[in-house]
Amino acid sequence: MIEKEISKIKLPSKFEEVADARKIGFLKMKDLKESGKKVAGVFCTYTPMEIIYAAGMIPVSLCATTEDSIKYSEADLPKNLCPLIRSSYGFAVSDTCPYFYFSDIIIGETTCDGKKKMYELMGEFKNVHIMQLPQNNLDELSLKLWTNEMYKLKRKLEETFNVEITDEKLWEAIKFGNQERKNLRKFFELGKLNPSPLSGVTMSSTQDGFGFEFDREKKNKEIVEKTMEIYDFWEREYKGKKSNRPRILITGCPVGGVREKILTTIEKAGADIVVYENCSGVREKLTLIDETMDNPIEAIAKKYLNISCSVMSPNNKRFDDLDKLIDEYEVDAVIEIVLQACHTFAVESTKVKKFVTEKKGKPYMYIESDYSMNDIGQVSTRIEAFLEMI
Ligand code: BJ8
Repeated sequence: MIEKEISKIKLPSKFEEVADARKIGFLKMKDLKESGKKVAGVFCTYTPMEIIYAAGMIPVSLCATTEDSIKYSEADLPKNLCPLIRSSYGFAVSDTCPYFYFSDIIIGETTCDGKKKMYELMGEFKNVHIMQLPQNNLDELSLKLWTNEMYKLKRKLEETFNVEITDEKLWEAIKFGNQERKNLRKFFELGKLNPSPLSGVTMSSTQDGFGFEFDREKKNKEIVEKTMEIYDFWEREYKGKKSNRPRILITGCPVGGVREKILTTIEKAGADIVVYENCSGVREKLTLIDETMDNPIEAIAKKYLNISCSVMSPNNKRFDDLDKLIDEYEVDAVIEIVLQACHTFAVESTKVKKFVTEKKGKPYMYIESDYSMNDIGQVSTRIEAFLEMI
């Protein structure tokens, strides 16, 4: 029987505000647009945010997390496609997402097949710039190609929006971005504490909400303050106690669209999600941009090419990261969440399972799902059975 004796810290209300930032952000963005700011809509962790910021623009994530918009995608996209793509495209084609509406340009990358073909379709009704992402990050030529893509994006933004992206502006954006990564990393590291003071569901929704606060100084100040506040609370109330709840690492696809169905279910069933090895968590935050390099564009290219998404072949860094995260967060079990029809993560899961069970000696569970609630019963039963086994 799993013990549930240690209750979670009641989070400060600021965090609920951050989690709800997607809705509140609509109005803030409207004001920013009215003041003349330009907006770049993005869909992926590979997008080099520093170039967007150096152009004086605001990046906003357009990755959709709801089933509601999928119906609008059905005329153009096949049913057997990842829900993240169908949902995002549905919002775009129906013009029902204010953030898509406000975007002056969409920046996409050739990551998985579904996404890159979606950008082609989107280009028929929106200004879309597609970056050619190499599928291997070990080859020297890949870095050259990707660096060239950075220059192409820089030129595109300069020409389209009549701005100059200087090295000075790029370094400034790099420094700010690195500091932001460090701040978020510290926030995620609250999950290393035992008992874990932060619910994994809140951790994930906070990370999502963070992208919808467009005042970067303010959001960084808040995340630092709240991290310290939660840590101090933990020291006062929980230090020295140990929780018997299994500590879970989530890996795989982004999880914003299955938060309620899967993440909440895991925590309600008695486990603590302590870390995310995915794009909803620390994956991109683990490596900083090298501030000692001479050329800022090359430094940005190097960092972003090194992201450990399954679209890379091979994707060795993901296993190095998993190795470290399992140890550092004292993880008891790994749950891999793969969105339906995401072939790269689905195929790579065979290696992940082997790595987790054989090399790390930890239990592993694979869940494939979509944005609907149709399989909630089955998902709950499997999660409960898995946790009972640990
Ligand atoms: S860096 S994980 S954000 S591509 S889940 S759309 S891969 S079929 S979201 Fe992703 Fe960038 Fe990779 Fe991260 Fe395709 Fe898979 Fe769907 Fe995906």
